[in-house]
Parts: sequence; structure tokens; C-alpha cells
Amino acid sequence: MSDSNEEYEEDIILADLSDEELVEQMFDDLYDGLKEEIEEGTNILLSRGWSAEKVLNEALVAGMTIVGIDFRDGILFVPEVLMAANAMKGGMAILKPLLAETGAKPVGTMVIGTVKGDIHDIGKNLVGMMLEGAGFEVFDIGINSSVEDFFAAMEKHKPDVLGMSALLTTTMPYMKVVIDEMVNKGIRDDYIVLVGGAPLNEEFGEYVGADRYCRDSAEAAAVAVAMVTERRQSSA
Ligand code: B1M
Repeated sequence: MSDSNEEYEEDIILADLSDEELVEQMFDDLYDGLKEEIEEGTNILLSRGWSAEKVLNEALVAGMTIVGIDFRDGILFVPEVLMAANAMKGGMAILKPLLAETGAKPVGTMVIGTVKGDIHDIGKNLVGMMLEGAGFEVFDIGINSSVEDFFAAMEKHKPDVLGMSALLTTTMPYMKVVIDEMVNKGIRDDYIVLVGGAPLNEEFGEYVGADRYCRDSAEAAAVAVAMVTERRQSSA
């Protein structure tokens, strides 16, 4: 038998796998940074009636958690994790329009960014996608965002909500730098400030002076909708 036949025989046909097997395979493919396979797996699960949220949480986010554990333990290194992140973004791009599908009128606006010194953007992107799905207009200023970047975006877009994301224990204190500057400039109460990211917790959210710490993107969307609605009602 030729080599190419052997390779062919070893190929896994994703569409032939059960849901459970496919999700397991997607964990492996995410781990190996295989973007096309992740895109294919995402499409297959959607075609089997999975909701975008279910694919996101049970296949993509769960897969990235495994990557994170091996990254922490020194089994995976930055280049491999970058490839995994790239593969995950391939799946997220397919889910984005589905998560953003909504019949609701725009309920508010948000400026969001990952704070200075931090280049992690997957969680931030997810929060933006979920907010869009909840009917928000989202202005994403990207990664490594300084006080000046946040202020320029607030000035330009006059959002209801300012969102900050941080994934590193070394960068999360920068949220306080931004909020303290808002206090100094007398504009803190003009905005609802939400913060999030894996190393944060509620206590830290209170410490930096945010309105709320949000554990995940679904909570961020729900909190943003509730707080903007409440603020509009109380000022009406
Ligand atoms: Co980095 N990294 N990384 N990394 N990386 C972590 C965060 C780490 C926990 C890994 C580990 O050791 N286990 C660790 C931080 C340790 C610490 O600070 N205590 C770490 C480290 C150390 C580093 C470097 C320093 C490594 C190095 O260079 N030696 C370096 C730092 C670079 C920098 O930022 N200056 C680095 C680099 C990278 C990559 C570039 C390779 C890549 C990022 C690619 C990218 O984002 N485009 C990367 C990745 C992918 C990770 C892990 C593996 C996954 C992060 C992720 O995307 N998770 C991560 C391990 C982990 O978190 N398990 C890790 C999936 C995402 C959906 O979750 O972002 O938490 P998350 O978002 C969640 C919630 O937190 C929440 O909603 C989302 C869920 O719905 N949320 C919000 C997030 N933001 C929110 C904002 C809100 C509300 C909710 O309101 C506004």
C-alpha cells in the first residue's frame, strides 16, 4: 500500500463522528491549532441543531481551557497557543453572525478594550460579540489600550458602557489607572464600567471602582442590558 493511501486511511471524517466524538476531536484540533478543522467542526455541530452558544461553550471555550492548562504547566508554548487561538477565532468568526442575530432595537453602546500591556483578545472579542447579540453597538478599541486610548474612544463614541478586559495579573491593576483618571476628570459617573477577565473576581472589581465584575461574556451582556435599561428609566 502506498504512503498516500495510508495517509488517506488515517484521515478522520469529522462528519462521520457522533456529537461527543466530534467535540473530543475538536478539542484535539484546537490543541493542534488546526483552524480549518475547527471551522468544519463548528459548521457540522451547527448543522446538527446545536445553538451557537452551545458550540461556543462546549466545543471552543472548553477546548481552550485544556490549552490553557497545558500552557500553564509548560507543556505548550506561546507559538502553539497562538495557533490554538487562531483556530478558535476561525470558529468564532462562524458563530459571530449567529450570536449577533437579534430582532431587538439597539439598546445601548459600548467601548471595549484589553488594557495596556495585555494582548489577549479572545475573551474581549467574545464579550463584544455577546453584547452585539444583545442589541448593543460595540466599539472595540483592541488590545494594549492605554488611558489615552480609552478616553479618546469615550470622547468619540459617548458610549453607555465602558468595558475593560485583562488576562494577566500584571495588567489587571491598569483598570484602576483608567477608572481613577475618570474620577479625576469628573466623568466616572457618566459611564457604566464593566470589567472582566480570567484572573479577576468580584472583590477586584470593587477595588478598582468598576460598577460590576462580570464572570463571562453572557453575564456581561445581561448586566449591560439591565444596567443601561435601569439608568435610562431612572433618568426619564
Ligand atoms: Co496567555 N496567559 N500569555 N497567551 N493565555 C494566560 C492568560 C495564562 C493564565 C496561561 C497560564 O499560565 N495558564 C497566563 C497568565 C498568568 C497570570 O497572569 N496569572 C498567561 C501568560 C503568562 C501569558 C504570557 C506572559 C506568556 C509569555 O509570554 N511567557 C504572554 C503575555 C502576552 C501579553 O499579553 N503581554 C501570553 C501570551 C498569550 C498568547 C499571545 C500566546 C495567547 C493570546 C492570543 C489572543 O488572545 N489572541 C495566549 C492565550 C490564548 C492564553 C490562554 C491559554 C487562553 C486565554 C483565552 O483566550 N481564553 C490563557 C489561559 C487561560 O485563561 N485559561 C493564557 C478563552 C477566553 C474565552 O477566555 O479570555 O478568560 P477569557 O474570557 C472569558 C472571561 O474571562 C470573560 O468572558 C470570557 C468568557 O465568556 N471576560 C470578560 C474576559 N474579558 C471580559 C471583559 C468583561 C467581562 C467578561 O467586561 C468588559
